[in-house]
Amino acid sequence: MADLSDEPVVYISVGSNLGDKLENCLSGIAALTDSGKSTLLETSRFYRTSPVDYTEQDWFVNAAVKIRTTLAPLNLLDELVAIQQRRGRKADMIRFGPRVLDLDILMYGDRVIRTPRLEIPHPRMHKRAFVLQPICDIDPTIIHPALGKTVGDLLGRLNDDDQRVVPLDNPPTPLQGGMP
Ligand code: PH2
Ligand code: MG
Ligand code: MG
Repeated sequence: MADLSDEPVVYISVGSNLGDKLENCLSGIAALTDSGKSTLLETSRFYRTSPVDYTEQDWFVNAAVKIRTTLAPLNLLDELVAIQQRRGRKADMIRFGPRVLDLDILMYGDRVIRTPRLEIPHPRMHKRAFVLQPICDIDPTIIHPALGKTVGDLLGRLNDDDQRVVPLDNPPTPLQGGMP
């Protein structure tokens, strides 16, 4: 693996609520480094989370990862979409509905990008405990580049008891710290 220490740090959320949810998340994370263009730096704990936005669906497994990548934001997005499709993700029938694998760019360095195809930071991340809790596992002092607040702060202010975020009983410890 090339030295990527000068490349931007990117946070990605990982989720699944169809099939073997944990396995889908783990294989999605493993695929992130297949191209040789990204390195995995850290992985959060894994959580069972109650569905948000569209609630008539099964609970999710969610996590977040920290990577460095040589891919520009839109090229990274293309890669995430390709990984999702290879894991069997079909066109979404319902917005916010069930999915085999979801890989979303949360933050890309301190870039703020607002285009129809890609919004960074992720436009809903500050309202979602299933995103903020895993990022806080990695580092609660990360500053949201558009809101200027730490992710720890944002999680503390959420105050939404409906959003359940429960650590998995049997965490896949070998991935903690980003080592395969
Ligand atoms: N993803 C969604 C919609 N709702 N809820 C939870 N708990 N976890 C998710 O990853 C999730 C969701 C759309 O991507
Ligand atoms: Mg999503
Ligand atoms: Mg998505």
